[in-house]
Amino acid sequence: MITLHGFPTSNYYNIVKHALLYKEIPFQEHLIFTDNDKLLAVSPVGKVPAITTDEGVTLSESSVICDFIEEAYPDIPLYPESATERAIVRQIMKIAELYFELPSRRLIPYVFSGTQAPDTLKQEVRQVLARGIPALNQLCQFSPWIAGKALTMADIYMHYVNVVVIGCASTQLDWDVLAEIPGMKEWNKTMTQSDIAQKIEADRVANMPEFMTHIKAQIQAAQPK
Ligand SMILES: N[C@@H](CCC(=O)N[C@@H](CS)C(=O)NCC(=O)O)C(=O)O
Repeated sequence: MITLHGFPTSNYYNIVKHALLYKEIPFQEHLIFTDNDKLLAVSPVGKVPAITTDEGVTLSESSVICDFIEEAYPDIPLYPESATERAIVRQIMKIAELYFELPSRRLIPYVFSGTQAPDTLKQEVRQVLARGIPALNQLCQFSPWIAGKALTMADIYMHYVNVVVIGCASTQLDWDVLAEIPGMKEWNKTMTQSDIAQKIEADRVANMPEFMTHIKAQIQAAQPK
C-alpha cells in the first residue's frame, strides 16, 4: 500500500491526498513535519509531500507523484487520453504553481507571524501574480472543469494552489486575486463542496493545532538570540 508522508495542513500534501482519494487508491498517511530530519529519508529536499510506493520506492514533488499515480493506477483517470490534452492539463498545473502558488507562498511567514511583509517583497509577489492572472484567464475553461468537460488533475492542483493564494493575497496584498479570473471563484466553490475536499478540509482543521506548535517552534528557533 502507498504511504503518504507529510501533514494535512500542507496544500501540496492535500493535492496528492485528493488525487489518491479520487482515484480510490488505498494508502496510509504518515504524519511527519518538515522539522523532522527523518523526512530527508523519503524527500531529498525535506519538503512535503512524499510517498513510498508499493515497491518501497520513495518519491517527492507533488507533480511527479501525481504523474506516477496516474501511470501506475490508470483505472480512474485524472488526465485526458490524448497527449496534447494531457500537456494542456500539465501546462495549467505548472503555471498555477509557478505564477500563483510560489509567489504567494513567499508571504506565508508574515501571515503566520501576523506581521506585514516588506513593501519590496509585496511588489515582487504582485508582479508575478500579475503574469499568472492573464495566463490562467487564457487557459482555464470552467466548462465546467478547468480543462473542459472532465475533471482532471489540473482541477485538484489549482484548488489547493488557491488555498495559499487566497490566504496570502487577501491579508498581505489586500487583493482578491481569484476575482480577476472570471469563473474561478464559482469553480473553486464547487471544488470545495466535493466530499473529498470536505474530508481533506476536516483533516486540515484537525491538524492545525499540532501544525501551529511546530511552526511557532520554528519561528522561535529562527529569531536572533
Ligand atoms: N515543489 C514541492 C513543494 C512542496 C512544499 O513546498 N511543501 C511545503 C509544505 S506545504 C514544505 O515542505 N515546506 C518546507 C520547506 O520549504 O522547507 C512540491 O510540489 O511538492
